[in-house]
Amino acid sequence: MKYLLSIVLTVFLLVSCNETQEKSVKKTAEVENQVFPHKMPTEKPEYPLSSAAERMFNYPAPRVQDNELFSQFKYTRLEGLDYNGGDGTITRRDPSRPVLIDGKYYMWYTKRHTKVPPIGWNRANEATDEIPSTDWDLCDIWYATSEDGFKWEEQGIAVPRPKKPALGWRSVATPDILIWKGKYHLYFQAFNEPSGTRGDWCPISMAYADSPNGPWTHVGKSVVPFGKKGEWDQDQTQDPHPIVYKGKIYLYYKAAYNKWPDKRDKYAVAHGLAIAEDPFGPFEKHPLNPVLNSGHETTYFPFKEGIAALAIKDGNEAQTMQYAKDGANFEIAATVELTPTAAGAYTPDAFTNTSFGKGITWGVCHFINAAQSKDKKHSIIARFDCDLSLDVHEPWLKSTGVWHRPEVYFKQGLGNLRKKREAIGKNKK
Ligand code: AAL
Repeated sequence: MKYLLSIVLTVFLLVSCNETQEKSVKKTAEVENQVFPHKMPTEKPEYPLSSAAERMFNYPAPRVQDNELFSQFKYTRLEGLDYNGGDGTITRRDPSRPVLIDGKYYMWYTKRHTKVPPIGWNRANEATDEIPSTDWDLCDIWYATSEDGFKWEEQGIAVPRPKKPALGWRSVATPDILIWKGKYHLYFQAFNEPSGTRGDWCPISMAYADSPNGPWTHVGKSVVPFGKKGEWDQDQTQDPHPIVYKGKIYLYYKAAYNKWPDKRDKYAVAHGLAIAEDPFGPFEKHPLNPVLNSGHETTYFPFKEGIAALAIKDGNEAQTMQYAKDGANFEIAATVELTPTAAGAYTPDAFTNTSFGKGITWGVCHFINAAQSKDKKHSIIARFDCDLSLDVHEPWLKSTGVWHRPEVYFKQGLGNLRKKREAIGKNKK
């Protein structure tokens, strides 16, 4: 018996030794060969890689189709909201993230219903109590509800403009919602002058209510104040976007800086983070602000142990999804296209203080160029769908090609520049 046991043991040792040897031979071959394999490696290979090949392994997955923070975006026109035939007298824009309360989705948004369409920020000094400068001047915050997220019913005003000179008398706009300890809080921009007068100057203010249907009480003061003179957010705090994270309120916001009216060409946009333990504040600005160097309106959601962000339109990192494991130090996680503007995503775990966010599958956004002609300027709210969720896998939304008809490209014509380019063509130097 003893003899038999020792034979079995010897055979086992020989086989496993052989396997280890084979493995190490394979590894040496790989290392010596140093050629990137045909089959995508799941982990970063140990041999030297180019910077680009190296970066592949810094993303959530080296293949974009497997990247949980990559998605295409699909759009649907909302049913149920009237725009006066698109004549420019009604605008709806900058929607909050939709929230589900007692079986109904709620969203809050900027609504302008004026006699005439906006005349433009550069004519702000001609704006009156009835003539809006920008599309978000002379606005109130309205809300709508929906059973399915596609058909919406407008319910009425949530937060009106207060009487002059109270903060926000000129316009209240760009709301987002926070549910905290069973109470509702709307954060929004409060303007005391027509936008365009000195830029787009406004701080973030807040209103609270016991029910999503109101009544709302406006605190009447700034809750996320401007930075000191000389600081990047010295003239505005905008696009508030609160999330409950690490037991606190993480409120992301935007400031366009280096801007308006004399320096519009030097314009830049970044996002900051302000943290509070109570919805009324004080909101402490993160010492590393700005936390996102690109993007325009704010779109954030809990994702895994951190926070994910969508950066659109402005900056070197526009059109990217980003991720910060600590909610503050963002890295690019994916490049995305046809991104929703001013998106608010339905985020079931936005206020649950989750330690592992599951991501998003849909939300609402706006189109600011909904008008048929410039003199009818207005915006519309739309729905977007995506797969930026750990719970869902929609291969179609992970596909890499979205094809636009040639007309879409030709619509981006050369205009007056064509003459100049033709002349260069003729000179052929
Ligand atoms: C938006 C937001 C802010 C700006 C204006 C209205 O989309 O960035 O809200 O002030 O445009």
